[in-house]
Amino acid sequence: MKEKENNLGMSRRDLLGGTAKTAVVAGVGAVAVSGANPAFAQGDHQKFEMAPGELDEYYGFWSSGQAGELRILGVPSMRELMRVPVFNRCSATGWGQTNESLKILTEGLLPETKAYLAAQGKVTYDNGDLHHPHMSFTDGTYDGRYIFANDKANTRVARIDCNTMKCDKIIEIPNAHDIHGMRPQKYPRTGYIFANGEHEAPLVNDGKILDDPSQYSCIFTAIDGDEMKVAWQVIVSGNLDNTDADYQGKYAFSTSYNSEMGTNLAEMTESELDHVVVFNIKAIEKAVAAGDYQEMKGVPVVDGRKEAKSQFTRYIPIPNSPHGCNAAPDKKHIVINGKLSPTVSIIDVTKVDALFADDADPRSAVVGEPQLGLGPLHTAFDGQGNAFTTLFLDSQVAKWNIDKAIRAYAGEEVDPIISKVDVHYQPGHNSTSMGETAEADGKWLISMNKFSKDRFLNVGPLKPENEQLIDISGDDMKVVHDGPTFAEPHDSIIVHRSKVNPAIVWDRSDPIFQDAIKQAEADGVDLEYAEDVIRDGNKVRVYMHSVAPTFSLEKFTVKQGDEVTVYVTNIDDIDDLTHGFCLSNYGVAMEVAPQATASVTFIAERPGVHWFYCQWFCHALHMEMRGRMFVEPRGA
Ligand code: RUQ
Ligand code: CUA
Repeated sequence: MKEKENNLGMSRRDLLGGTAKTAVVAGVGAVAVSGANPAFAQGDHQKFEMAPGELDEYYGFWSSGQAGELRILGVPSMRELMRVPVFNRCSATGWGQTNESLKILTEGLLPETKAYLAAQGKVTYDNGDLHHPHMSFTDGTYDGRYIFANDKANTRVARIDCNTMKCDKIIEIPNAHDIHGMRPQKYPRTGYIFANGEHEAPLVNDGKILDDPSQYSCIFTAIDGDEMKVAWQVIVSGNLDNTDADYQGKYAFSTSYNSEMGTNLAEMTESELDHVVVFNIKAIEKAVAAGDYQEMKGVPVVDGRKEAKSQFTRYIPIPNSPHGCNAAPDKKHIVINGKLSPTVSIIDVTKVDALFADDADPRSAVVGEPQLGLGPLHTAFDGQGNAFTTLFLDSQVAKWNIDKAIRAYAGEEVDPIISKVDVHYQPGHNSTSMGETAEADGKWLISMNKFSKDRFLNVGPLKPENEQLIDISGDDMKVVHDGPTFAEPHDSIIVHRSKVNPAIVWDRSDPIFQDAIKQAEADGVDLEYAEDVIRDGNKVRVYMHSVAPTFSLEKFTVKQGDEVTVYVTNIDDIDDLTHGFCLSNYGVAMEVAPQATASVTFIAERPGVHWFYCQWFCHALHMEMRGRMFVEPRGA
């Protein structure tokens, strides 16, 4: 097949020249990269195209990286089904503007963060960096209750309620800096959310210590996922990168690059070995229960640094700068991805107890270390003993067999690599259908690629990224679909649809409305029949309900300078009948889904006639669904 040329007359192979160079520098043979996709033949592979009206077999929960939201896709069609605002501000839904969302966005912030934000004239952050969405587990598999996600940018962890597919809690993690790796406890249930503070800083970061990295440290956090409160923290040596939990409920594992604790690239990559930190959950819980900890910002903190030689942690030496950390569905192995090393390291969790003996060899739990290619970042699994590792520099995914890798490490002459497939280009995370659970089913693999280069129409200097759907049901991997995607489809999980059963309309008892219900009761208003304007000094509460295609109030009057809160309750209770409330030239807009109440507060500083209208298409007479706010000028 001829290589496609771009408009510079360069082939894709030339563009990827850097890859080969890096390979040579690293002293490892580069695998030839062919630009062309092998033609797809359905053959023994499975169906991936969905006819109009057909439903997908899987929900995909996607992060959006620096866009700050969660996205829901159908797999295998790769159709985007929904966007769930979390750490971002959303124009369509009013997330970040409604009182309901502001409560969630502000209630978990630390006092010093609130003070910092107040100095900026803000009550919450407008940005976030949502890296890792993961569902809650019961007994080693997804239970459909919640999705948890981290914010690397502003050190937060959020929870999305899978019943409504809305974020219902966000907490800021004290003492830590920049939450990166985050995973739920798999067994017996979630339970804990384990969260890695990536960047090291002085433990009390109040400015007394500045340029003295010897006094910096990183913090590992266990959050109670039911309460969304920090349960305990551990001080560690080195940076923390990614994390995962075992299937025994005993240990969590975090990769750590920069064991040198350097502050620039040269220092950070100096030594040949970094480490994986093993957290002994029972030992930490015991110390916390016994009061054997220091309290910092209201949280129990134990010292798990290398030099503390405690029972809380162990440090397993791993080749330079490991990145991804992935528990296999065999419930026995954890795969550590080498990044700067062409290897992955396999840890046998049944050998971890022995690491806590005094004279233990810290590498004795490593049972395999296959060399896969350049830049292994993340690994996913098929449930049949095979693993799929992204190779960032090779722009490939390698399929390999865990058992063979272990046998090769023990000296047997066997090649663990089964096949490789080209992806386009530079894959980071990957995920397989149900692959991070004990129910991994080996059907689909998503490769989330950081670059798309010439694969799509040019849209200017900022290019989309590229995610590719790979059929892994046969021996060879087949790329069956690729699609551009906006910043940044960092990570994803693929959940069988039998695990998820969202509501059709809101339940009026949902905690999110309870403040509005309480306020309405105090004002003697029944939200579902509301058409009331309550004045309380210079505060005005406007209550209305909506039934397609009308608001119960076609006009209301306030005075210039009043603090106005508008409550809209959508009493339509059928499938897909969302209304909105948009107040023109007031910068106010929100979504009100069936049976929901939403509210928004603003200062009526602009006198005159201002139309409010429904901005979610709801009816043939949607355009007519509008009313007027009269603002009487000051002194009138
Ligand atoms: S880490 S590309 Cu933020 Cu998910 Cu590996
Ligand atoms: Cu109601 Cu559009």
